[in-house]
Amino acid sequence: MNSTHHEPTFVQRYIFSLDHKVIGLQYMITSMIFLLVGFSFMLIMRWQLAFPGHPIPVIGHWLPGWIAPGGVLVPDAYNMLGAMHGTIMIFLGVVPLGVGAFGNYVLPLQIGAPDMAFPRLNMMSYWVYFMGGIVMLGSFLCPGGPAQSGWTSYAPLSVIAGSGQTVWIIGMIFLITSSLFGSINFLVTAINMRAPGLTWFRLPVFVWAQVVTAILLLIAFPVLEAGSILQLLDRVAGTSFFIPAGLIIDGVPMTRAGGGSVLLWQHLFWFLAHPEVYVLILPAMGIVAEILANGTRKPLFGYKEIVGSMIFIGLLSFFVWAHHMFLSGMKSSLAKGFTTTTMIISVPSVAILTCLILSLMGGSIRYRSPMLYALGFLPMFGIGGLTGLPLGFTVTDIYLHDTYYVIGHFHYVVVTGSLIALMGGVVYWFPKFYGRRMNECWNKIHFWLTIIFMNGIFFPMFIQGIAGVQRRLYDPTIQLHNVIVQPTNIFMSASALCLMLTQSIFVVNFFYSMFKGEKTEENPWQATTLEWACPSPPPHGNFTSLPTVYRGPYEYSVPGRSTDWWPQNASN
Ligand code: HEM
Ligand SMILES: [Cu+2]
Repeated sequence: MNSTHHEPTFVQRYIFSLDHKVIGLQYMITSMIFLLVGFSFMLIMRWQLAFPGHPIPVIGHWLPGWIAPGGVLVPDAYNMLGAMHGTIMIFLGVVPLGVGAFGNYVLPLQIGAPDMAFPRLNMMSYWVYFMGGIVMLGSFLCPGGPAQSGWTSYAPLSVIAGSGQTVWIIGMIFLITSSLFGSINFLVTAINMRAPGLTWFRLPVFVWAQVVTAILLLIAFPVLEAGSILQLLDRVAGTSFFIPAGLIIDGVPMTRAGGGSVLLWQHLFWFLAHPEVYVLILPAMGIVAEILANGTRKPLFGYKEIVGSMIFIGLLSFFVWAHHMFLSGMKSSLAKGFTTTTMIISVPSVAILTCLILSLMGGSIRYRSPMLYALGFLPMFGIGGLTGLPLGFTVTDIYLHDTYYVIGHFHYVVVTGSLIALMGGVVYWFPKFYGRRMNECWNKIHFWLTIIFMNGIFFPMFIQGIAGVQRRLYDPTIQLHNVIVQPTNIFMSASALCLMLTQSIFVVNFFYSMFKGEKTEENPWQATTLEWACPSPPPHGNFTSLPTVYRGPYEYSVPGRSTDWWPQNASN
């Protein structure tokens, strides 16, 4: 396969590599760093929420005066950290890890391809993403600091906010462009480069999840890119796409035409941002499906139902966006329609979760660490999904909108759901990445501590939300009804600090095992899919000889066979 291969220089091999595996690992390391950055911002906010107005210990006095004079966080800086936390965690952390890292590394291997269809475009997608991250962090150098209009950048606040908001928009344009490059590459690769015999319904669920995700990104992101450019024009060119007439800021009437619509921005933003939440969860579901099939030693329950549900979610995710806008002043007749579609979209999500849970039935489960993360995902995503239902109904959303109930709901989906699954994916494919495995004992300690502390942070959020605690509140104690639940803020912040400390176990185990971990053979988990049919780590071009596929992806425990796994490319 790699007769034309030549020795790349160091820069070609590790910096500007065209190899999907190297690009995948670049995405992995970079997105992990951004996750830690986004989490650190949150830890500062959590201190303020637990001990409003108290100097931040240890780092308080190191922070610049416009963020924390005397070590005490100021309200504007709280808004900035909140906006950047959300933006970084989603667009620089979880999505690049789930799609950029795992999609890039695993998809070509699972379809038996030597690389992505467009290696140069692939390299560009990483470096445009990287630039987007630098621009986003660079906004901290702007006079007045970074963006402070939430990750949703709602107008008119986002149009009148400081210059950091302009840099936020430019950063978003970089990140959106990078995702579009990636989506085109994933789709063309999955459609055109499958190994002989690898028909669509022999594809692993992971590949299906990446394909649906790429389609979502390709359709939804251009809308936000267009919206971002319009918002940029409102900020720098005096247009009024999102500025209504007669706006008065600090007692001074705005001198521009007006006639624009603030709701228009919300529609454009959520037309992307709701499919985006499926971009956050679908890759995680794909990873969990791979680990469960391997760990239960039996075919997945309802393979076709899972794939069908993913496609149905992909389709319907374009018809639910306005459930984020029930209180925006939008027409109530419109709200009825979106309530209906939102209830319908919960069906395929529950179907996928049910199939994954039923896959455990009758399995001879191997309790190795990847399996723990996959098992942890199931109830956590369950809580995340089910707590979304009251938010989809206008009657209950009127009460819960913009409270900590909402924060609890989506963090159960994206943190205890997606992040736990993504960590499981790192542990599961680590032997393929480096030919070594991460330390099993430390993985298990990390898993249990992580899931306990995550619940310590996010479960009390439901209690706070039902008690009426608003989100984006710098000092919750200024509202009397919040005082009664203030002790939960101390408990949640302590859990958040413990969660951060626990991640050091994962980070040390990851980098230590990269060089010193126990060496593994090509297929240490005795798995059936094609990525395990090439050396670990795979050479440039991946397969010494092009694989041919003879059966479905999860032929485990087939009666009459000597081993309980039957690889897709085994000719007999
Ligand atoms: C792992 C630890 C995390 C903790 C402790 C945490 C905590 C929080 C808290 C307390 C807020 C609400 C702040 C407020 O409204 O004042 C928040 C907001 C948010 N978080 Fe997280 N979060 C974590 C991870 C994540 C991840 C992984 C994602 C995304 C993938 C995420 C996305 C968001 C978003 C989008 C917001 C809303 C930001 C805004 O108001 O504009 N968080 N987070
Ligand atoms: Cu939504």
